[in-house]
Amino acid sequence: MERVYIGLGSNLAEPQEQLRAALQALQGLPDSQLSRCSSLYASDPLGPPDQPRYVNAVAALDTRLEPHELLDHLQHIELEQGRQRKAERWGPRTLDLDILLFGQRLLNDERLTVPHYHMHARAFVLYPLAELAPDLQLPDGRTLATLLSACPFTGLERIAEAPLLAVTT
Ligand code: A4P
Ligand code: MG
Repeated sequence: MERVYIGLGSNLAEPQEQLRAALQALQGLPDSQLSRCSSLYASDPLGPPDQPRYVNAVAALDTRLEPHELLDHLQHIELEQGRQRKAERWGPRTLDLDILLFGQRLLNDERLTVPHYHMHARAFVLYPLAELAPDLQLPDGRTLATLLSACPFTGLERIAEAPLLAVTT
């Protein structure tokens, strides 16, 4: 099993419910075990400012899937939850699932860049991630603590406890 961290984000159609539904879908992934989810955070939109605030969280998943197989599943879940891909960059969405880290792998092809290309500067990624893995080190050797020290807790608000994950057998 490899440990994967997935960033969840939504700012349309009941974002908290979108995240809960996404977690349920993640629990159903084959060859995988959803381990934990962070608290939920409200965050100011990065990108066009004329869109609602986001709800963000990070989940830890242990998986035997290969990265592209996991991406296929995540994009399927996004579509199931009404995601429409529009031309506008960083526009509003019902659900966004990003692979932040996949073990210590470095990936860079036309479909996948891992670690996620902008995670190191996003408060709405780093603070929830720190709840799950405060001692984390990125493949390039940088520690999460170092990244956090350069990333102020601004535009961010913790709004709910970690969603309870149903026990699976
Ligand atoms: N892709 C490449 N690497 C990855 C990866 N590590 N994980 C490719 C997932 N996908 C990855 O993604 C576009 C393509 O990225 C995919 O087809 C996949 O092959 P997308 O989900 O269709 O489009 P996007 O999400 O709009 O693009 P992008 O550039 O990935 O945006 P981000 O970085 O996901 O940012 N503000 C707040 N407060 N909170 C947010 O969560 N999210 C975004 C989207 C903007 N502003 C936000 C938030
Ligand atoms: Mg995305």
